[in-house]
Amino acid sequence: MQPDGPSASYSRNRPEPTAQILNRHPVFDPPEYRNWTADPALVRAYRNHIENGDPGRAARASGLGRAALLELYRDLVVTRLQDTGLKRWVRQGVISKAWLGVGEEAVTVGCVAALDRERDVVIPMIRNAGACHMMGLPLEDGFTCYLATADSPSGGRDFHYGDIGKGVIQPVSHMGTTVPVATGAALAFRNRGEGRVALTWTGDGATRTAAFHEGMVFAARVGVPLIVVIQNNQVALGTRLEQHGAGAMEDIPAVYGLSGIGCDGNNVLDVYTAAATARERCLRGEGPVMIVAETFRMGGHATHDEREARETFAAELFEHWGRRDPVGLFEAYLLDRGVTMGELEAVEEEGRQAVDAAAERALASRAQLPPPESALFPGISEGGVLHGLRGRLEGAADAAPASSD
Ligand SMILES: Cc1ncc(C[n+]2csc(CCOP(=O)(O)OP(=O)(O)O)c2C)c(N)n1
Ligand SMILES: [Mg+2]
Repeated sequence: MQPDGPSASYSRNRPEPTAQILNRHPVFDPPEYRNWTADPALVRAYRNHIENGDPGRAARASGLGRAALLELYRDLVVTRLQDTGLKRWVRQGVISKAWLGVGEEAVTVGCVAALDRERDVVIPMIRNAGACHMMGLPLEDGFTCYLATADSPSGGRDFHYGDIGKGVIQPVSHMGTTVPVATGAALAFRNRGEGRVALTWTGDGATRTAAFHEGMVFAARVGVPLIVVIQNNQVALGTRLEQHGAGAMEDIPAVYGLSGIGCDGNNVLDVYTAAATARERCLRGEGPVMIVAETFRMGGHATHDEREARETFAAELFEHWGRRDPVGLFEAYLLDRGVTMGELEAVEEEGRQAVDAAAERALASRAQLPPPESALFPGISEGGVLHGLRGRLEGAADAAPASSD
């Protein structure tokens, strides 16, 4: 649907001199975002959902001042631009692929904004990279982790990243495992009476794993201060939601005897109020809270299967969710609330410079590749045999019969 008229249109593709600000990236954005304009009906629904929904949550949202709202906007923009930077690297051949969270940024940003970032801990999935910079990790960690440089968060060992000192527990790639690990952290907080919470995200697909189930059973039984956010982007790799299980996502909390909180995962304020409510319940000792956030994966599982993703869903579904771009709708909401275009432009420009500078620093650090020995973990595999290429070739030469070619 097109906007009513020029005054209601919040097109981000404005003419010079502002075209470089609040702009879209024709080469990197999903097609639905390229000429994005806010649909006035959706903007009204967005605001209505916040202001006329649950009164407690409406009060939380209205308690956010201009500075807090602009900070949310900055975090959304930086998270989007970090993904844009990674996609640019893929196109340029710097890296071979990247896992992006385009279209799902609000699920991450709204949750982290509701935490006490000095005390709480998070375990992000690959699609929650925005949590890392929000928790205070340097932006370049999101780039060096892909380059496996010596100065990357795990010294080149893993592209998953975190920093326990900043409250980010590094995940591993096994789906569902963040739930039992976050449960353990929450159990420690409870046992020590520390008044802190652990929060983790899990995909719709990951809810089907044993690790998720075992973690939830224990967390609910023991009653730990844990927030589990089911980030329902409607798909697991190339398998659609309705193909990978029966029953509705919103019914999952009841399986564990928990009352869940639903939210519009493309509405950052709705996610924020859901997470703030969940945190308060946890701190009151009411046990774990599950949040079910509805959103959509606008790209592929990673950049390698974007074409297959377009075949996985009808074009209309991409269009439906494309109109609900979480960054664009929040911009429209802010403009509606009296924030000026100039303020948004300034925030985006600052975010863009920060992300570009981080990517540049990360590229420069490729000069520092880690020595192979650093793949061995002190106290665990230290001193072990490195099965590098040379060793494999030598072993193969010993074992293989002589060949004439
Ligand atoms: C235990 C396990 N099984 C399979 C995989 C392979 N795998 C990686 S991501 C993924 C799909 C994840 O889907 P979902 O949980 O919905 O998260 P999303 O990628 O949609 O964010 C699969 C099957 C894995 N990493 N771990
Ligand atoms: Mg999914």
